[in-house]
Amino acid sequence: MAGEPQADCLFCKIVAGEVPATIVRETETTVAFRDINPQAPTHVLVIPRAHYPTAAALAAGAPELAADLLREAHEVAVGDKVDETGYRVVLNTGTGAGQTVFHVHAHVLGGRGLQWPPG
Ligand code: IU
Repeated sequence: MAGEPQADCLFCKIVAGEVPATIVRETETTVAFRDINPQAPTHVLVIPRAHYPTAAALAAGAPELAADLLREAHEVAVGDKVDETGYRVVLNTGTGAGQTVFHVHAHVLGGRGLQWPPG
């Protein structure tokens, strides 16, 4: 069923507390934790507790959760004090765009100058 935990999903295991992560914020519907391979001084992943593989699946299946993700991305930026200097929210969608973990996650990147277009 849509949103149910998946046994083979690393991020579902982080939500369940079965895999350690440096958690920075939690809400009833989301968890935010520091990326293990940070690409900027602030690099936090915001995920829904519920399992949706991609941003497209989340938007289609639980649009209110997609809104939670964006709201939490901003709260992470505020918490890391990068909201005023600027930050980027990235949702890699599909392998061609660099998505490697198929539990939707918003990257929150900040704390350094960010180039456009991204690579
Ligand atoms: P992507 O958009 O699917 O490529 O992002 C996956 C991210 O998950 C990537 O930045 C990894 O460094 C990060 N990550 C993590 O934080 N902890 C893990 O155990 C694994 C990946 I595997």
